Amino acid sequence: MFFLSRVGSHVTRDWCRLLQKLSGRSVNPGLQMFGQSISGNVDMDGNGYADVTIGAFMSDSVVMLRTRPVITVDVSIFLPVSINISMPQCHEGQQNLNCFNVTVCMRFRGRQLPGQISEDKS
Ligand SMILES: [Ca+2]
Repeated sequence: MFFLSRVGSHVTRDWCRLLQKLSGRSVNPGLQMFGQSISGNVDMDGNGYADVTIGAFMSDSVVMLRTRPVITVDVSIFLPVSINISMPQCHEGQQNLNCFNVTVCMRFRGRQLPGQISEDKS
């Protein structure tokens, strides 16, 4: 299975970009004819995102790939207009340091966002 993303509006050699390659062996080494049938555009687990089911008919198996929520994060960073470096306000041990406040604002957008967001390390 190849998951592609359309890059441009014209059909050329570089029209699609490979996003992910999924082999039946990576799902289950015993799968045969994985990808012979595909069904999608149905939200099987009710999380608001369409899922994909892929058949492996020689193994009498179907694999369901659940789509995780897609979250867009808009980040704004606000720094002070100026910093007075002649008057350090912070100390680390005996050393005087300049310090200032930074405000970071994040806006999360997406459909049916979970109540808690954690880092995806995959
Ligand atoms: Ca889903």
